[in-house]
Amino acid sequence: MKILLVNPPRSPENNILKYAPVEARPFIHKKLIGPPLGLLTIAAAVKDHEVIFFDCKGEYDLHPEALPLRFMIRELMEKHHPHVVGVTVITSEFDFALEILRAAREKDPEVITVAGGLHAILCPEDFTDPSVNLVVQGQNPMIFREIINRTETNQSLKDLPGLWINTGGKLLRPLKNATSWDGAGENFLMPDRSLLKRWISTYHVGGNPYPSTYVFTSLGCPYQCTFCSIWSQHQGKYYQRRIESLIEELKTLDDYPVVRFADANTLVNESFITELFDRIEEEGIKKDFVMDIRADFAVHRPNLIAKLARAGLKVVICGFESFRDEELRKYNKKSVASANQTAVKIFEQNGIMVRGNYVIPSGYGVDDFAALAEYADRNRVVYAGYTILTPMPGTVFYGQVKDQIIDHDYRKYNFFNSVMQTRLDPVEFHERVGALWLIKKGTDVI
Ligand code: B12
Ligand code: SF4
Repeated sequence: MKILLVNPPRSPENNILKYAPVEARPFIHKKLIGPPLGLLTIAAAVKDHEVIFFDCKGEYDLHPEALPLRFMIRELMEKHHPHVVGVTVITSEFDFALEILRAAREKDPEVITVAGGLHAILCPEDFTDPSVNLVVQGQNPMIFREIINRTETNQSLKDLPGLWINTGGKLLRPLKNATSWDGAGENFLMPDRSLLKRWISTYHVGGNPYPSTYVFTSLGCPYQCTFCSIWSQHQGKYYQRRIESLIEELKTLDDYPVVRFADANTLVNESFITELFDRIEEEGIKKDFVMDIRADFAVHRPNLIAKLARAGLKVVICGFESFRDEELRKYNKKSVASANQTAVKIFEQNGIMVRGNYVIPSGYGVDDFAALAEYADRNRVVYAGYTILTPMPGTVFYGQVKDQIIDHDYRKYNFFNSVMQTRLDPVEFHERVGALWLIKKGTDVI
């Protein structure tokens, strides 16, 4: 079977950037780069078939003037004539995923279209558009493999666990839920980055001249912050990679001097990470590592942070979320604001650059902005991000505030737009969030 796997483009909606003061704009995130690891895992599951892989994000970075999405997909359909087209979907890219599948079906009404990924797992009921044939609600890439194999041999798909079937806009629920899948441990599939060669020159972080790639050492998260999609996606489970499998993967990454761990939280299990970095040193693997570390973890393990710094940890991304303990409690963050300050000191003592991220609730007024600005100024980090607390569908927070949501345009669900009523005038709100991006130590951007 011929399978076309497409990574949708990014949503351009960014009201923080749009309304930010001009001098803050250079520091505001415009795009994140990186390999779509989920789609690469799907490709690995069907590697005995003919797979055509297409990264629209990379393509538009490579050629900003490339054809509009619909025509880009038509061209791919004409060139490859796939039997199946698959897309990976996060909330803000939902509309583009549909556009891809519509264009594919317009070109070939017989093609089978499949949606998967985070949004398909958390909100499968959203996929009523007739252009979507199948929706995979589950982590297990073998469901996709089974779709391909059964389609090839004309067998029914009805009893496939986790598979929603769309018949002319009516969604049939799966007869069985997908079984849990240890995609990090025994069921791990090695992503084949050679599928991304065309776009490698676009995978750069900030001003770094070398390409970077993502590697995950775990899936899921043992914490349950109310606004976060990640633990819901994995039903609260946390799966850890095998050390030797990680070493094997790292050894294939000669093209990528910068390795960004894609984990929700890289440091959860101290003995695992100690052993991993012992092996990295033993193998002489030299990389600049970037990872997400919780402040409270760093506070309790300063020696481990020092060890990681010696082994190449250069940048830490730390979800500060708030400067107020009562907000952190509300988010179920299970940490306190003072831990952020202590952690920053530990990272900086070890020569690690910190990117701290605050989330701004839509209800912030002038006094709240002033208090946050004053705090962030006193506790500057090299890079700082200030995004908007967003009720991502499928999260606890979404359930808490769904009646207050005023904007249901999914393209805006990327943390850069308020989708809830703001206390301030919406333009002033986004402008004030934008102005916060100036409060940091460095002049660089990541
Ligand atoms: C790597 C990553 C990226 C990469 C690659 C994503 C891509 N598709 O291009 C990049 C850097 C481009 C990216 C960008 C963004 N991301 Co991102 N990203 C991640 C990250 C860190 C890891 C995802 C991952 O690789 N997981 C491992 C793989 C194996 O899992 P998976 O993708 O879920 O895939 C499995 C299944 O879902 C399924 N599957 C996936 N695709 C498909 C397709 C088919 C056909 C099938 C059948 C199955 C299937 O099978 C896979 C194997 O089990 C997560 C956070 C996290 N730790 O999970 C955030 C995350 C997914 N990102 C998120 C967001 C919001 C964004 C941005 C919008 C952020 C922003 N503000 O700009 C941007 C979008 C573009 C932009 N503005 O630049 C959110 C999504 C929330 C939501 N509800 O939508 C997350 C959860 C982070 C968070 N803090 O909440 N991201
Ligand atoms: S915000 Fe971070 S710590 Fe909290 S649940 Fe999500 S990934 Fe885990």
